[in-house]
Amino acid sequence: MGKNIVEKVLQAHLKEGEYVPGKEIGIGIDQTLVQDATGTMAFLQFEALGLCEVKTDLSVVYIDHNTQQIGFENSDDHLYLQSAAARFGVVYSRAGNGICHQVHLERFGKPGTTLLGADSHTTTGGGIGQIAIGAGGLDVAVAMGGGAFPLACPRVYLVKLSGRLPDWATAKDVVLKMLSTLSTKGNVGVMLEYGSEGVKTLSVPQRATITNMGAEMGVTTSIFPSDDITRRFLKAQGREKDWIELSADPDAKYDRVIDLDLSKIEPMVATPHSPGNVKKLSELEGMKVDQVCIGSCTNSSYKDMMTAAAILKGRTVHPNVSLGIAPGSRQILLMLAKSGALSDLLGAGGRIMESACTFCIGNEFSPKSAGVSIRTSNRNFEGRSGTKDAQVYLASPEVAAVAAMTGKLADPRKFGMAYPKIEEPEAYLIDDSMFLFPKPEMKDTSIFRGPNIGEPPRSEKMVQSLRGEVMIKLGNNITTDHITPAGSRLKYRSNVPKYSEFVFENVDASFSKRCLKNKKQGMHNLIVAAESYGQGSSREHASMCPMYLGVKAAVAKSFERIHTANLVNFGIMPLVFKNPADYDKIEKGDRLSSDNWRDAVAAGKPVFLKNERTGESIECTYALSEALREMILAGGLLNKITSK
Ligand code: MIC
Ligand code: SF4
Repeated sequence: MGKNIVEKVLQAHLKEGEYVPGKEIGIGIDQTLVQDATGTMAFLQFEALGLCEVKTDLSVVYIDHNTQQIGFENSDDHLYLQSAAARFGVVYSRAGNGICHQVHLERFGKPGTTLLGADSHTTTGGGIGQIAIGAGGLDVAVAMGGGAFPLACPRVYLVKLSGRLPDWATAKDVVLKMLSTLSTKGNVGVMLEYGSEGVKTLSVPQRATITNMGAEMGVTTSIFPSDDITRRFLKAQGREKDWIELSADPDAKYDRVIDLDLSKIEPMVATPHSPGNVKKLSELEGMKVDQVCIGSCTNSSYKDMMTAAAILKGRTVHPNVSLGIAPGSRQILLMLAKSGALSDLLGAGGRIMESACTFCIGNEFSPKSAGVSIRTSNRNFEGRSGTKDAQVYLASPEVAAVAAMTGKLADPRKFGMAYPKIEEPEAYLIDDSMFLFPKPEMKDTSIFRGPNIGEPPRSEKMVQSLRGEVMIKLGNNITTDHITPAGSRLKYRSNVPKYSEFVFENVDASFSKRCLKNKKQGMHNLIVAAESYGQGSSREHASMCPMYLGVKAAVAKSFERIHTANLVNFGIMPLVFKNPADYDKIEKGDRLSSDNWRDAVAAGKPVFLKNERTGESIECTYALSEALREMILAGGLLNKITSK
């Protein structure tokens, strides 16, 4: 029987288990990436595992998230990462070189290989034909040391593309359309494979915009074939030798087929506060706009930036709008400068930010109170922009640029200009001088540690009996930004006790203090949530900090993939209500106990939580393999590995 692309790449990398859908497998990892907000912990854990050199074909650390450097913390972290990269054999991408996903696509992504990244949008690599997966830093540390990455053998959906995008309709609109079909939840264990005739009409950067936002659907990853278009892109990046052809067999099987006619795509917008709240732009025409931000790992390509520049050229930003532009890589920024397009952006009144995550993670450019911001990034979670009551809408660079000029959400098709047709360059500007490549003589580099850098915390072994208190009761779609806010708090990523003070800061600011008090008294803390708990980023701090605060279990109607893995890695039990209606039988402050939960987990049996207030017993399940259960019993991955 024929194979699809996912099967081909995964089977070629199979290290553990049998390739049977739903079964746990371990895959070999060719490349890894971390960034500075997840990287310090990943490297500290790499050290704690006793590892001393990377075993992958390529591992890179990118300085792109914490480039604000207000205070000493970020600069110290960067130096820690630079020295650790030199010592362990990792490529260091210096601040200013660009956003990890954009730069990795340009300079390192290889079709047919596997990439594991400590960032959820690592999936961007699917645009060049990689199986590219986001994971917690600890999983990436293990992969850097040569360990297999565990995952459930996926269900594969084919997205059958036909037709060609009309003018002003973009790759961003394609993925927003996909989000309106698949939503942000219920897709755990799925991989998307794009195929059919329409694929040939999309460039690699357009494909990468689509695979980037697969992360918002909660799919494990998305992948495109590697074809002549991929080859041309690699050639233009001076890397034609990295090309291989990758396509599905004609009789390949899929778990589901989704038909998408590109010629029917029109400008779309994701409305507050979820990338899944998708509407047609035409439904929102005329809405007043206060701010526009163009950039991020979703929409930073040469075409994106050149198109925005063409729309802005010779015009001035609307008086009521502030326009921020963050070209995603130094390569793109240099090309904008050389072509004169940077002058067009500046001439129109665009405020150029660094080639980094900047506005996307709330590090700068927070909108005014209750301000409406149109952004080309991928997440519009409440408060992520740094302004709690801001209304963030996600759209294409085309829609964003027109909004900046008109001061409102306007249909670009009615803007009165011909669509600027930007072709893929024959040759990109290649300048790798902002990478520091490791050399054998660097193995003795001594590692720099600033005062903000602490030891990675560990959990204790799973206790026999649970004596828990429900410290917070949450609703649906709680994101990792709710659990561990980014923005101004990002600088504490290397200092877990400090960062833990801000857990659920914007939901219930007393959470952290109450947890610590209980922990001191020997009580166990519990989190209760509804559907899709842990959406969004790969940040393992959303598990590591609760672990530090004495959280032993999260009980929810459902969990998202990366967060489940991170909970297990840090010894927190992800329990699922057998009967979702039992969610209503628990209140904040309830005491839930289980006399034998360790034995139950060891035996793979359901856990019964007795609610002391009502006397009722609540049955909970979990979908954890034996290996993962062992990890929980040991108190997390670090304990499990180092005890061996
Ligand atoms: C994000 O977009 O939320 C981040 C910041 O890139 C995160 C990683 C992090 O929290 O450091 C992600 O997507 O995984
Ligand atoms: Fe950076 Fe935003 Fe992309 Fe995350 S989503 S990597 S913060 S640009």
